[in-house]
Amino acid sequence: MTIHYELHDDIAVLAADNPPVNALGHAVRLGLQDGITRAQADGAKAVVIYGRGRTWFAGADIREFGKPLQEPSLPDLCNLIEASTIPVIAAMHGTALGGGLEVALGCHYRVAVPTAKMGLPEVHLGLIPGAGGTQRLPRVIGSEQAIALITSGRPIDAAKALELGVIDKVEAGDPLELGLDYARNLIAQGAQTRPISKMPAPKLIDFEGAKAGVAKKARGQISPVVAVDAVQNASTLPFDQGLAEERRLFLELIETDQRQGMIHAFFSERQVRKLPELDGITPRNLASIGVIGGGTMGAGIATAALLAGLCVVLIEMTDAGAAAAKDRIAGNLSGALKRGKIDQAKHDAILNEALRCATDYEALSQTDLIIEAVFEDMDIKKQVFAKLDQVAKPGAILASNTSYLDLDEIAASTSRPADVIGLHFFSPAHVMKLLEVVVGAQTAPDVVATGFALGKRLGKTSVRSGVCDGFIGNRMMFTYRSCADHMVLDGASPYQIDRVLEKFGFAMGLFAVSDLAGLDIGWANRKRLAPLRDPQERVPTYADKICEKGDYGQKTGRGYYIYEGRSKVENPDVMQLVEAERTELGITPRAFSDAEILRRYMAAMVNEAAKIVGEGIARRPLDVDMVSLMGYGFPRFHGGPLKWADMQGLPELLADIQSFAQEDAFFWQPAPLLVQLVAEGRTFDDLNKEAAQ
Ligand code: T1G
Repeated sequence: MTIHYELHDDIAVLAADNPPVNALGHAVRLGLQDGITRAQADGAKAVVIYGRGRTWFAGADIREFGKPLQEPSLPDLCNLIEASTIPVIAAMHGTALGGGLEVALGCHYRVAVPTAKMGLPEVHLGLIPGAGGTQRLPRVIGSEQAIALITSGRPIDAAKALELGVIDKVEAGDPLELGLDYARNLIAQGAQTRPISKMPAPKLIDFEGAKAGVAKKARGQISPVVAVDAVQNASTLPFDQGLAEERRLFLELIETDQRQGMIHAFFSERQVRKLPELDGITPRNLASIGVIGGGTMGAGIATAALLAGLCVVLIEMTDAGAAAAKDRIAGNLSGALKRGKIDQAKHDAILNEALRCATDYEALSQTDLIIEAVFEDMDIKKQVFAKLDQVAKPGAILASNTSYLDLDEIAASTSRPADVIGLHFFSPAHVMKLLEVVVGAQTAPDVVATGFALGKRLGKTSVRSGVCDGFIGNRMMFTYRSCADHMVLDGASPYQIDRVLEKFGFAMGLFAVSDLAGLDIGWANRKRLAPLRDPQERVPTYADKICEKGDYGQKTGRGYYIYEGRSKVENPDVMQLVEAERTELGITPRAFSDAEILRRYMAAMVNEAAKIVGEGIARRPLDVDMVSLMGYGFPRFHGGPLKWADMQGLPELLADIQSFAQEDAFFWQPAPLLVQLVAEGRTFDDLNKEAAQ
C-alpha cells in the first residue's frame, strides 16, 4: 500500500508510503486519486496529504519515463486534486521536487517544515515540468521568478518559498500534525478551496529576451529553452490550453536523446558508487587525514577535507612552504565563507583548530589516511612513500594523488602495499566533483571501501579505476588530444576544433582547457612518455614548441590563446608553428568540416573508452561516462561518451574507426570490445544492465 487513507475526525489524511523518496509512480497516483475521491464521498471537510519517511513526493518516478503511460497521468491527478470540493492541504518535509511540487500546487493550501526544500528540477533530466508546473507556478510567483526556478532547476528552501507565496506557512514539527492543525483552522474559518488555475494569468514579460538569455546559458541543451515557451503560454493562453501545450512539449522532450542522456547521468551518478566487490566490506576509521605537499592540489585536498569536518595535518618541505600552504587554504576557505558554505565561526575553527601545517613527517604518525600530492615524478613519490612507511601508524591508509603514474610501483616502495591506494583529485580539488579511486593489484578491499567512504564524505562522485597510465580520464584525454593534434597537422586549426566542441556542448574547447590547466603539465607528461613511445606513433611537436617559448597558457598570458583581462584572442604564433611543422613533414593541409572533426574526436574518445572497459580498468561503461561528466566537462545532456555512442549507433562508429584506420592503422586500432558489441548487436548500456544484476 503506497497511500494510506485515515480519517482524523472530519479530516481525511492521505499518507504516502513509497520509500525511499515517495516517487509518484503509478500505484501512488492511483492511491491519491482513490483517496481524494473517497474523502469527498466520506463527507470529510478537508484532506491532508503528507509523506511518511524522509520526504514528501520527490517527483514522478523517473524509472517510468520512456515506458507506456499508465492512468491516471500526473497532470490529470493534479487537476483532480485541484477540482476537489473540499480544501486539500499539502504538508511537506524533505524535498518536494518536480511532480511532487506540482501535486502541492494542485492542492489548495501548502504548509512546510523549515528544513523542507522545493523545486522543479526537470530540466536536469532533459524535461520540463509536465504536470502543470509551468502553468500554476507563474500564476503564484510571476513569470520571471518561475522561469528562473524552472530553467535553473535549483531548489529553494521553505523560507524563500513562503516569501514567494509558494507556501502558506512554515512551522517546525511533524508534517502530519502541522497539516492537521492547518486543516482544523481552515475548517473553523469555513475556508473554501483555492484552485491556482482560477488565478489570473501572470503578466506578460519580455519572453524573447528571457529565452535568449536561457539559450545562451544552456549551451545546446534543449529543455530550459522549451521551458520558457511553456511558461509564456501561462500568460498568453487560457489555463487548459496552456496545460495541453505543456503536455505536448513534455512528451516531445521525452522522445529526445537529451532526455535519455540526462536520465542515464542521473542513475549512473547513483550506480557508480555501488560496487559488488565492496558488499559487506567495512571501511576503516576516518577522523583525520594527512596531506603531503601544500601546492594547488594539496591545498585543495586539505580544504575539501576540512570543509567535510575532518582534521588535517599538512606537510611541506620548509616553514615558508608550510606558511604558503596555509595561506592557500585560507584563500579557499574565504571563498567558501563568501559563498555562504561556512560561517565565520566554522572558518576560524578550521584554521585555528582542525588544520595543522608542519614540516616533520612525525606529525603524521596518528593520522588515519595520508594523501601524497607532490610533484608528478616517480622517484620523488617513492621517496615520500618510503618515509610514510616509517612514520604512519599500522592500519593507516597511504594514498597517492598521482594523475598518471603506476600505483603498483609506488606501493612496492613500501612494506604495506595492501594499504596503498590512488585517490586522484581534480583541480580545484575542493570544487571538482570527480574522484578517481585507483585500486592497485594488492590494495585491500577495506582500503578501497575507505576511499569511497572518503569520497562520499567530501561530496565527491567517486569512480573506481584500475591501474594503467592515466587511469580512466587522463588516458582517454591523451587519446582524443592526440586525435586533435593529428587533425591540426592535417589541416584543421585548434580554434576550429574548440568551436566544434563548444557547439557540441563543452563549456570550453580542448585547447582553451589546456591553456587553463597549464601547457607545462601536458609538456612534462609528453616528455615522460617520449622514451616509451612506439616509433609508428604520430607525435606532433608544435605543442612542445609553444612551451619552449615559455607560453604555458593563462598562467603566462599566452598559450593557444592570448589573454588580456577577461578577453582571449587566437595566438598567431600557434598557426605559424603548425604550418612550419606541416612543411617540414611534407603535409599538404586539407579542409576539415565541423562534422568530420566531431566524428573523429568522438570516435577516438569512444574507442579508447571501450578499450578501458574491455581491459577492466573501468568496471562498467557508466563509470567512464561519470568520469567524463564529472571531471572533463563532457556535456551532461549527452549522458557521457559511451551513452552518446549507443545513441549514435555503435556500428556507424566502428565503421568510422575502420575507415580512419586506412590513414593511420596504428592510431585507429578498433577496441576489441567495440568490435564484439557490434558483432553481437549489443550496446554499452547492455553491459551496464548486466553489471547491475
Ligand atoms: N524516481 C525514481 N527513483 C528515484 C527518484 C525519482 N524521482 N528520486 C530518487 N530516486 C531513487 C534513487 O535512484 C536512489 O535509488 C534512491 O531513490 C535514493 O536517491 C511530471 C517530469 C530526492 C534529492 O528530479 O534529486 O517529476 O540508488 O540516492 O542523495 O513534472 O534523489 O538507492 O536504488 O539520490 O538523498 C523530478 C530526483 C522528477 C528528483 C534525494 N524529481 N531525485 O537525494 O538520495 S521528473 C527529481 C533527487 C518529474 C514531472 C516530472 C534525489 C533526492 P537507489 P538518492 P539523496
